[in-house]
Amino acid sequence: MERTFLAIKPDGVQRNLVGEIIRRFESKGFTLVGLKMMKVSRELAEQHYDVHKERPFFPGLVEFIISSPVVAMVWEGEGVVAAARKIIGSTNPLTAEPGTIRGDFGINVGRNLIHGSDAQETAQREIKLWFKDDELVSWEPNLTPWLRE
Ligand code: DAT
Ligand code: MG
Repeated sequence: MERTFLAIKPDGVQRNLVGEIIRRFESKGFTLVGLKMMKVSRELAEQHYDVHKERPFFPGLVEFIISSPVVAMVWEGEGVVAAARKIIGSTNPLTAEPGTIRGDFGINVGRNLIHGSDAQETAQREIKLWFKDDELVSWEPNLTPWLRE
């Protein structure tokens, strides 16, 4: 089953949006298979954002991610990678659609509340980077027949 990596960034945690953000993925019908609150090391932040290391915003982005705790998660479900990106909204919260997390709660690209993997290969890489195998829980929700034909 498809999985994606999501992380509620320091602004989402500090603004008490952890419950609200998790609720959106739960209500949609996706399955939570990994969850931990953590202070991110500089090394992990740099590895996570490695594709952006030449960008001018990279140093500030790393400082932001390590500045305060984040909530790291793995969610499972059919099409979850692309669907989670839709639920999150586009990168700049100011222009993100209302109804998305970034569109509803943010105004600044450097404070866009949540990370979500952008493709299935990225998701696999990020899940491996952030979680040990034994931190992920495979389970079958009793709700499944009420969510899928
Ligand atoms: P996304 O998080 O939507 O996948 P991204 O991968 O292009 O966006 O960029 C990673 C993060 O870097 C993004 O969530 C916020 C930050 N960022 C991106 N573009 C930025 C910019 N022009 N100025 C400041 N921060 C930026
Ligand atoms: Mg990205």
